[in-house]
Amino acid sequence: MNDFAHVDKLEQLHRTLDATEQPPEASEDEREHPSGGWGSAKAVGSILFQERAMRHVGVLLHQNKPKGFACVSCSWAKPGKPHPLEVCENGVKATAWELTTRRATPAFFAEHTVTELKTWGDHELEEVGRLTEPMRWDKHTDTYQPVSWEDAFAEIGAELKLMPPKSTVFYTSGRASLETSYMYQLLARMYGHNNLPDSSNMCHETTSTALPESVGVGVGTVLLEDFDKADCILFFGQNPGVNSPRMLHPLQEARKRGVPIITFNPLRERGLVNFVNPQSPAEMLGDNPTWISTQYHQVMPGGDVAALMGLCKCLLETDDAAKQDGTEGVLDDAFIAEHCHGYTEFAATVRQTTWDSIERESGLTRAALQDAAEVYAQAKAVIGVYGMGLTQHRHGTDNVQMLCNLLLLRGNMGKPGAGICPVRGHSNVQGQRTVGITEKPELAPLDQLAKQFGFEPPRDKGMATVDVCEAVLKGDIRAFVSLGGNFIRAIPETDRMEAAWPSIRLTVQISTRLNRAHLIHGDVAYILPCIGRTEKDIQASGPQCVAMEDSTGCMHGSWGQVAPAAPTLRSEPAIIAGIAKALLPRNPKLDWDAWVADYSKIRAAISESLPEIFHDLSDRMWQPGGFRRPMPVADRVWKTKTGKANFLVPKSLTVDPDTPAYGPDILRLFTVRSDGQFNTTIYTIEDRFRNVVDTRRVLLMNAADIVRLGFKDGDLVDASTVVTDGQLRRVSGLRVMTYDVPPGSVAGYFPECNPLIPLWHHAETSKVPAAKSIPIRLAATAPAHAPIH
Ligand SMILES: Nc1nc2c(c(=O)[nH]1)N[C@H]1C(S)=C(S)[C@@H](COP(=O)(O)OP(=O)(O)OC[C@H]3O[C@@H](n4cnc5c(=O)[nH]c(N)nc54)[C@H](O)[C@@H]3O)O[C@H]1N2
Ligand SMILES: Nc1nc2c(c(=O)[nH]1)N[C@H]1C(S)=C(S)[C@@H](COP(=O)(O)OP(=O)(O)OC[C@H]3O[C@@H](n4cnc5c(=O)[nH]c(N)nc54)[C@H](O)[C@@H]3O)O[C@H]1N2
Ligand SMILES: [Mo]
Repeated sequence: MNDFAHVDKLEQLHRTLDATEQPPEASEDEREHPSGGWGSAKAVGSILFQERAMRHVGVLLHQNKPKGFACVSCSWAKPGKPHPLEVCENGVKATAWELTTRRATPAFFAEHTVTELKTWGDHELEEVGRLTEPMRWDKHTDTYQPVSWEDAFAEIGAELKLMPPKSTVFYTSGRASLETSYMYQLLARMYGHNNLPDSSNMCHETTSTALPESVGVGVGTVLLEDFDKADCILFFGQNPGVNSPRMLHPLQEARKRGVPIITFNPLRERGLVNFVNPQSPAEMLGDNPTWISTQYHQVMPGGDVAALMGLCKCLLETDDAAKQDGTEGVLDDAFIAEHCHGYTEFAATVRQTTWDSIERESGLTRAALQDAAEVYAQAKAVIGVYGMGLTQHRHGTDNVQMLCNLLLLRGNMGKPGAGICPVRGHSNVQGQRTVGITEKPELAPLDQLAKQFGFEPPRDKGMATVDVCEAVLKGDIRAFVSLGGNFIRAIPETDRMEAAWPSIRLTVQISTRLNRAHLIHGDVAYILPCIGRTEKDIQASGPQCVAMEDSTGCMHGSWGQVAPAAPTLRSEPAIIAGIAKALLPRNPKLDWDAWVADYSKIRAAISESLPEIFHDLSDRMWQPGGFRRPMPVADRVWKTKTGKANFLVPKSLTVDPDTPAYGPDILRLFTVRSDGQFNTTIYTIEDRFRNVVDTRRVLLMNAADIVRLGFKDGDLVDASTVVTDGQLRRVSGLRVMTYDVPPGSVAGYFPECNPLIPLWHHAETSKVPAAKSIPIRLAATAPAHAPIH
């Protein structure tokens, strides 16, 4: 029974813990190398040098600023009053990557066959530089050869016309602007399909399926300013130091106000441990990093449903005890009574769940969970932040809904300083779903599109990422058009998918830099190079700007700043219009050329299609901090089937309903990103936060597991997936490295470990590949199979 007897002591600890005082368990390495700081400054300098982009350094002043450009890296909120440099180390890397002076010219392609390029690594391919001209694969020489834009469009249009539209796929990676995305979904629907998978199918699709059932919206409910009002922040499976570093500023401010930050993550991530603001001279010169997490719980990967169940159980037990004593409980009874549905059933499940099962599945002790619950119960406004650590699991939906349940217990929804905060990935991934990039017809404004453009949009469900992969394996896909991204490298089951891919007749990649998706191609294959968001986009009516939606549902404008990498490049809207004109019959209600000449006409069409969200888009997108999409949760209006916020009972506490139980020799692999990458783009091999230096082919393992399994640090091992579907999935030559992860778990890098993920191993409702709990077994690598690097 927990009566919060030592709450005072804890309270005192958290309120008085000066933000610069280190938590007791910090390792020597963590004390010496905070995130941010000089390491960050050095990394910024070296990427600009590596990409020979020093002459563009001034452009950084315009990043994430009014009248500047929206960063091409992550989608974190852009403040109304920006810092002098509203950028982070990884934002600079992404900008430098786009502004590189290196070029992948026709001469380069003439010198290297595709077969040869397939032997190159991800870093080497992208490092060739920006693509400059449209290219077509030539069967006889096995090289990409230049082709004119007009021929490329005509040939792509002619190919597509011969195919049943529903046998083709139009993929989008989350960087494309609102304007581009809107045109692209219209092109797909006018041609005749809803096969619009996007990167969010591998990412926050779990959010889009889980949150509407819980609270009635598919996106996060907090604004940046809520971080100033929160008095406790919970962090589940998101790594801000690497993946959304500008978020460290509000977190640092919160810590300075004494706000406790409680982290659940199997791996001690540097950015969640401590931070030196590289933009603060005082901090850079001093010796006082801000210690971010006040509690750090190294949950087993996949153990969050159990951990969250434990937190809820602590709250219920405390509340029961208080009410027995006639004192005030810790649940927000009034909120639950007025605003929630399903509490009784949920509470019964929580009470029935045993501490044994909670401790076993979460890998955390009851005492540790009580520590966290006590701090949570004291706070008046709490934000629950999460990322891929919750979404990329077989039970990802349960993970997200359990976090909602915990927040609902104390009314932490729809009030200032409180709510749920999924940290989205790509810079406009949220926005492109909002304007209709979705395989689910009910999420796109089809009736309105039909009226606006005088056509009959297809009404049947299209294919999302995993469906597309299954269809490719069956040989059912005729064409794959890709608006950005590196699909073949980002998806699971790499080996089988690469073998099946050439069954596709036509592949079209609209890209900025060379990647593996250009090399695993169809019989007829095109690379169409486009200008990036940092670059000036001049069209017939003059320079053009574009719009995006950030992680907090705010829309922003963005102006390109520098001359395009090559005069031969076209903008994404111009490329889509080129294909559309070659493919579709003329439509008096849609003048593609007029849209390309003046993007405000595309925005006007978006405003007309989705007036509630986007009315007056062209004007409002310049509002400082962006304009917010309507957010009913903020007014405690719940657009769910019950009309209330729903407590939802998870199906089980176990990680994987249908993979074999984790035995003594079976480890749980979770794949993560390094400081030196943006998804499949590998800027540098080094991961300076995790001290991984000369290879990404590593497995970060618990010291006791290494000994137990008969290995030693530095050994090379083969990892194979332990499932019973008869497929062999193996990655060879991974270097064992001792790391502070829970026994039984192991971390490896995405995308190197993707061949280990079975295609069917995805979240149950959202179909997001379960990249964070893959059952694997290790064996020593035979010397003949050791890789070169
Ligand atoms: N620099 C940089 N920025 C990026 C990206 C990039 O690659 N590089 N990618 C962008 C994209 S598309 C996305 S989606 C986001 C991704 O950003 P994140 O959501 O931060 O994604 P990951 O790094 O994959 O994993 C997040 C964290 O989850 C932890 N974790 C793993 N398994 C579990 C678990 O079972 N439970 C819990 N509680 N934690 C777990 C990992 O240790 C890791 O710290 O970042 C975006 N921003
Ligand atoms: N094992 C494992 N697998 C994962 C994940 C994981 O955590 N673990 N994460 C998943 C997630 S969250 C995501 S979002 C996906 C990422 O999947 P994708 O979004 O498909 O992949 P990216 O690596 O972001 O795509 C990089 C390429 O985009 C192109 N590009 C860059 N900028 C532009 C531009 O402005 N316009 C155009 N047209 N092209 C551009 C460049 O050619 C570059 O090579 O991967 C998923 N896969
Ligand atoms: Mo993502």
